[in-house]
Amino acid sequence: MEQARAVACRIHPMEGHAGRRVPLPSDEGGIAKRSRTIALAAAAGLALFVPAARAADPGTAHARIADASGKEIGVVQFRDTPNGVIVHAEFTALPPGGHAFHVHAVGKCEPPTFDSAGGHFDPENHQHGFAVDGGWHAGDLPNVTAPADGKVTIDVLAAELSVADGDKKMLDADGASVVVHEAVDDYTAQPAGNAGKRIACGVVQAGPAK
Ligand SMILES: [Cu+2]
Repeated sequence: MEQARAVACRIHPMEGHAGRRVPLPSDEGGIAKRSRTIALAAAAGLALFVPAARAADPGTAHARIADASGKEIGVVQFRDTPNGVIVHAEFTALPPGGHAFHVHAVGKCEPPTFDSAGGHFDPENHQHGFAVDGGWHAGDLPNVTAPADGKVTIDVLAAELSVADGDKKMLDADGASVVVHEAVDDYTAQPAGNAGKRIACGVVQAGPAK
């Protein structure tokens, strides 16, 4: 990286360029290296720093929900707030009737059983269910009920969930997924509210849905 060092040194007179700190010759370590990279980009006439889309939206995620045949039946969006995650779900082809709807612990959706999604997302080892002492799983969500045409949109606050911050983040090493069940969650039975089989699933992915 001798060449990089040389370029960085040459633009030292541009102290404060674009509001960023330019490394002094005595700088060492990670910050200095990063600054040199930025300086190089500037010297090459490139945009100063172009973070990936996910870095621009660190607290948003989405999941495209598909049934066992692979057909998309809805899209769920997640947004971090200081009070939990706002979950916005737009179903376009949900089978009519009531359904449990949870965030599960693993970001893997293998039809037709979707067992690959694991159990409920539960980083704090709680009991399942809003109606239970010691409840609820961070990934528990209220039931959703679809009319005959399968179109339903809901917003709900998941107060114990996080997209990208802290111990309750869905975007952890093994990710997370959204699972829709064939029946409703009774908010009581362990470990999953007696909600029947898994009928649709979507992997939680960083950033908003396109
Ligand atoms: Cu579930």
